[in-house]
Amino acid sequence: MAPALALDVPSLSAGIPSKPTSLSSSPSSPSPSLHTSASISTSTATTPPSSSPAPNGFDALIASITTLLGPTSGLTTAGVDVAGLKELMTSYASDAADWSRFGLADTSRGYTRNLVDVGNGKTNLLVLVWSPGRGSLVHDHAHAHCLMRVLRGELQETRYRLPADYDAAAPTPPGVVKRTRYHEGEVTYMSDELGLHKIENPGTELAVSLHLYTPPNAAREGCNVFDERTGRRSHVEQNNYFSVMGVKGGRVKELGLQ
Ligand code: CSS
Ligand code: FE2
Repeated sequence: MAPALALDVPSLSAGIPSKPTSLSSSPSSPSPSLHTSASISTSTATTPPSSSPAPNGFDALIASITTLLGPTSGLTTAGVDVAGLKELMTSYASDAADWSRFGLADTSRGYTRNLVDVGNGKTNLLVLVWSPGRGSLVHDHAHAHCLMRVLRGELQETRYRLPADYDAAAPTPPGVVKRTRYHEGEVTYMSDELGLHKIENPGTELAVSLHLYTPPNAAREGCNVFDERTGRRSHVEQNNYFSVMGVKGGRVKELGLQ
């Protein structure tokens, strides 16, 4: 059983951790440890805003995702209109003013996971803020659909084949299938049927992406990470968020995900 993550535990260090507790990969060189989180906006967003901001295009996107899924779609992996979701995520006219309050950064980690919405328990919508030169471990997606829209910067995806013998004592390392750079505005889809991947920020500035997972299987049950060199699989919790609805240290229990 993998240990649950506390909100402020830094990313696991380096090389290949024997027992990952986070999807975040380790820095190749030590990065400065920030004791306070920095938002990519000027606000530190440690307290909720005194009044709700006016509805904007981002709010409209969130509402239209919920509407598209309707009352039942997204409860299971089957029957989800992935093309429709991709179209919604692509057509969002991104304005950083809409989403920056969710984009809390912490460069002591590979990336931060900031919860935006749970779509009546059928989605997990996250803003991820990627530290320069850092990224995730190789991972699967808990039999869920994953859509990623780049909001700022560029992200590199490395896709891998899931080795058939991943549960063997000495499994085959996951083989690289392809590498793709995604630029601002682009949307990509991933699922376990397509294999495994890792995401990295190849740039020198923070990168930001919007991730939609449906059903929210990883948030409920965690997912698997794979050691790139040995192929060894470990289970990690994914119900850990750096911030919830723009509030650092916010809790998710109330949202019905746990
Ligand atoms: N699945 C990763 C991000 S890459 S799709 C996560 O949610 O942390
Ligand atoms: Fe992923």
